[in-house]
Amino acid sequence: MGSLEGRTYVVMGVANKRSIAWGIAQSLNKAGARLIFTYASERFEKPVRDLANTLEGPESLFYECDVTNDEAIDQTFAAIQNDVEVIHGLAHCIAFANREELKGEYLDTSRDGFLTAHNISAYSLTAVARAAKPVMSEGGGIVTLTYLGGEKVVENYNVMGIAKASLDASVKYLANDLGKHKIRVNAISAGPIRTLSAKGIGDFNKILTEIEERAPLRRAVTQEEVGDTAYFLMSDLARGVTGEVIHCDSGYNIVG
Ligand code: NDP
Ligand code: KAL
Repeated sequence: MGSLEGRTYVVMGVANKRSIAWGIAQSLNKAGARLIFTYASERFEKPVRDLANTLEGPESLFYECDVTNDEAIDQTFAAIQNDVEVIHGLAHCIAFANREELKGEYLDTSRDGFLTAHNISAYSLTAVARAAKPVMSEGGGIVTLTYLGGEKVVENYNVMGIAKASLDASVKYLANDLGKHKIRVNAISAGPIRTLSAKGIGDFNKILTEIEERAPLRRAVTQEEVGDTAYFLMSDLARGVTGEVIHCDSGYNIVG
């Protein structure tokens, strides 16, 4: 039990080798899974293909999918169904907020900025789950990525915290709707990891230092550790787990 040989998984949100999605892809690949990568626009096709080509095992497939576009989502999953017939899981590793909304006070968030963050970071999970449902005809696991800032106030996370709270609630409602189709839906709350999204964000070093000093494990987590948590959640080992948020954060969330 635990091996993913003969199974196919969609990984959404690889930007580069530092992406959490890439950590997930590597863990699933090690377990023998075939992978399908989606990227936001043509611009990212080559870097994603180049990375995926470093993997051994079953050949990967690639599709463009901007999650703000319902037609693109429907077309992507129709093409996936046409090409592979069945998928056994999906990793949604996508979030975005306008940079100017990720500093100062949450109070100053604009209507547009609020809607953008929620559209890309929260609603997209529901849109993608709905499109993936017919392709997950044998059941399986959907996993998304969340952050502590959706549970508690974290400086500068601002509108993204509200979007993550919405994402966390979406996980529960989707788990309830999709359980009867043997589809489980869970989230991983990852500790801070230096990725492209985190780049250029002031205070990231301060946040990491705080983790190193106060988290029970006294160190930050890695993409590989989050990848292995996703592997667990998408494998049969987690067959009784749905609607859950698992913290892969060196235990930081339990410290008061
Ligand atoms: P990355 O920057 O590596 O990944 C973010 C991804 O979001 C990119 O691949 C980007 O695609 C994708 N994306 C943005 N807009 C769209 C869109 N409209 N359609 C499709 N894809 C889109 O950062 P991370 O790996 O850090 O982020 C992955 C997830 O992990 C996010 O949900 C993030 O909130 C979460 N997370 C991250 C933590 C961290 O410390 N890094 C901690 C906790 C959670 P593209 O490059 O093609 O634009
Ligand atoms: C408290 C933390 C410090 C950072 C504050 C906010 C972080 C928000 C994450 C959000 C996903 C970042 C962005 O949307 C960045 C975006 O405005 C500009 N970047 C881009 O467009 C790049 C090129 C693309 C690839 O990025 C995206 N996202 O598309 C939170 C830290 C400690 C933990 C983090 C980083 C959490 C998280 O959710 O990512």
